[in-house]
Amino acid sequence: MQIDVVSLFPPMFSVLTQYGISRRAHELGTWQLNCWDPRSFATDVHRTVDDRPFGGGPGMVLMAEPLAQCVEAARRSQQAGGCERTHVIALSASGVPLVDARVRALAAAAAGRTGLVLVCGRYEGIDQRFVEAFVDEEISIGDFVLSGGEIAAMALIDAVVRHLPGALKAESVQEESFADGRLDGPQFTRPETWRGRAVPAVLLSGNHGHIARWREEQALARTRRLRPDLLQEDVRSK
Ligand code: 9D3
Repeated sequence: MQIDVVSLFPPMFSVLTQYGISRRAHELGTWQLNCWDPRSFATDVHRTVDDRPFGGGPGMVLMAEPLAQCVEAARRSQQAGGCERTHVIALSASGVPLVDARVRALAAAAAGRTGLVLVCGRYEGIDQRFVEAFVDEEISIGDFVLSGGEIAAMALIDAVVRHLPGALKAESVQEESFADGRLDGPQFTRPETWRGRAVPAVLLSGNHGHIARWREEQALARTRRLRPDLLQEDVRSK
C-alpha cells in the first residue's frame, strides 16, 4: 500500500516509520510513505505557500497551486508504483469526524490498488478551489483544535496501517474495541497484589466461561459509564 502525504513539515512523519506497529509493517514492506512539501513547488524567491484570506480575517490560507503540484506529483508516483486509483483526503478541522468504519473502508481500499494522498492543512485552512478540484473527502479526528493536519494524518495512517494484512494478527484487530461497538474492559497483569490492590478473583479462577462473562459485564458497565452514545443503536457508525 502506498500513502503520500502533502505537508509543510515532512520530518514529523518519520515517527510512523520509527516506532511500533507502523514501523514493523513499514519494514515488512506492507506500506510505503512519501512526503511532498508544497514549499518545494513554490515559484517565488521566498518559497511562499500561504497568503492572506480574500475578504479579510485573521491568519493565512494555504495557496492552491503548490498543493495541486504536490497532489499531481503524488498521483504520478502512485501510478508508477502500481496504483490504479488515488483517493485524496484533506485533514481539516471542518471535516467529517473519523470513525472505525471509515478507517476499515480506507484500509480495504488501500489494500487493493487505491493509493491514499493525505493533504495536511495549516494556518487558517486551504484555498477552497484546491479542495473542490482535488479533494475526495475532508476528515477531522475530533471536535478539538489542533495546530494543523499533520498529527491528524499520523493518527489516520496509524489506524489504517494496523488493519493491513500482516500488520497485526487478524483476530486481535477483529476483537478490538469499536468493532463490536463497545469499550474494552479492564486488564490486569502480575503481580497478583500490587500496593494492596488484588486482581479480581474471577481472573485467577481458571473458569473460562466465568471469565468471559465477567469481562463482558465489565465492558458493558464501562461503556454505559463513559460512552453511553456507543450503546445507542441508531447513532452507531458501523
Ligand atoms: C474550526 C476552527 N477554525 C475556525 C476558527 C480555525 C482552525 C483551527 C484549527 C483552522 C485550522 C486548524 C488546524 N486544524 C487542522 O488542520 C485539523 C484538525 C483539527 O484542528 N482538529 C481535529 N482534526 C483536525 S484534522 C486537521
